[in-house]
Amino acid sequence: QASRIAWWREARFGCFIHWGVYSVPGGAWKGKKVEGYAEHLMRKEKISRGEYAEKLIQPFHPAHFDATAWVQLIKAAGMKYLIITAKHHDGVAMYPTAIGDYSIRQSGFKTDPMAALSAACKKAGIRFGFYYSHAFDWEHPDAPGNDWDYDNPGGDKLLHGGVNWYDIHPERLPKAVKYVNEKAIPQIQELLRKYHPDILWFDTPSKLPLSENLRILQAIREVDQQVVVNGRLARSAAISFGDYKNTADRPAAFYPVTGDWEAIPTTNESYGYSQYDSSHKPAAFFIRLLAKAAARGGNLLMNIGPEGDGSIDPRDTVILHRIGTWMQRYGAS
Ligand code: JFZ
Repeated sequence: QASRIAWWREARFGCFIHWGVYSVPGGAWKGKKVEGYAEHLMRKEKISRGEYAEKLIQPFHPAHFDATAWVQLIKAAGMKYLIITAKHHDGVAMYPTAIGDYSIRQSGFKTDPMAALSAACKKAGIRFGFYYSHAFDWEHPDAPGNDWDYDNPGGDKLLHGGVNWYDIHPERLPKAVKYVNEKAIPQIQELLRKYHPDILWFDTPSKLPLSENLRILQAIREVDQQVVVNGRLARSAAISFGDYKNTADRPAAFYPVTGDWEAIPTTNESYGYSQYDSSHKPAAFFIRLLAKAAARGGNLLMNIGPEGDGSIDPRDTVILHRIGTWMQRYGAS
């Protein structure tokens, strides 16, 4: 464990990227603004699996996607690792998966963006990995939280999809286990075998019982003993079973914690691209946050939301450029 996390401890600063077919509407649906995280569009608008595929997956064609340009931009900002959404809660694999049909393969887009980014990172000396939504999967009929009643990312409802649903409704557990066996574990192992990521980043562990989360961890370690795994894969009240912890309060804030930890602020208030959210914080905010995190032994994983056509949101580019300028003057390397 000590050896696999060594690079991550040195890294200090990484780029989180939320990019999916939801980035195309960018927080709008049928001409109306949708509140909240732009990447939660499918749940918020209760879009069916079929309509989501027809309106968003099939037309997906990010003509401006340029893996080398993305990686150069983040490298110039002084970032040492990149974590991108291979599959977010909408269930869409952003790579041509062999497991199921819910992937960008449906779009006919010729490039595998995950392969392109992995190669560009390797070339640039940037560590690379995936966000994978192991619990939520809104396209899969058996995944937890698909009753559309989940309306809080913290998930505090005593409903199917809420906290401890598996204790309140144990008869529903076999369904979730089926989803984990059919989709989550096979896709995670596929990502490991196909792209050899340096890091895997998981989220919303309370949507599955600890036993399922640990089964996923075991499936990861069967294939790869070196990949770093974040603490949101599996946790109980006090223990994180991953290699490090993520701060759990508001996305842009954090408090000091002991051990290996990482904060995940996003440039505005949405992780996925939102055409409406211009609440971007200035570069100075992130520079201070980075210094503060480093002084307290933590990493900063700053999130950006590229647009659906593959271009980087200019509001993010400005922040990255300004951080890069500061890094050149005052950064360690
Ligand atoms: C989750 C996702 O639902 C969201 O779309 C994004 O991917 C983000 C990084 O993670 O949202 C959360 C999860 C946990 C907290 C806040 C937002 N939290 O603990 O404060």
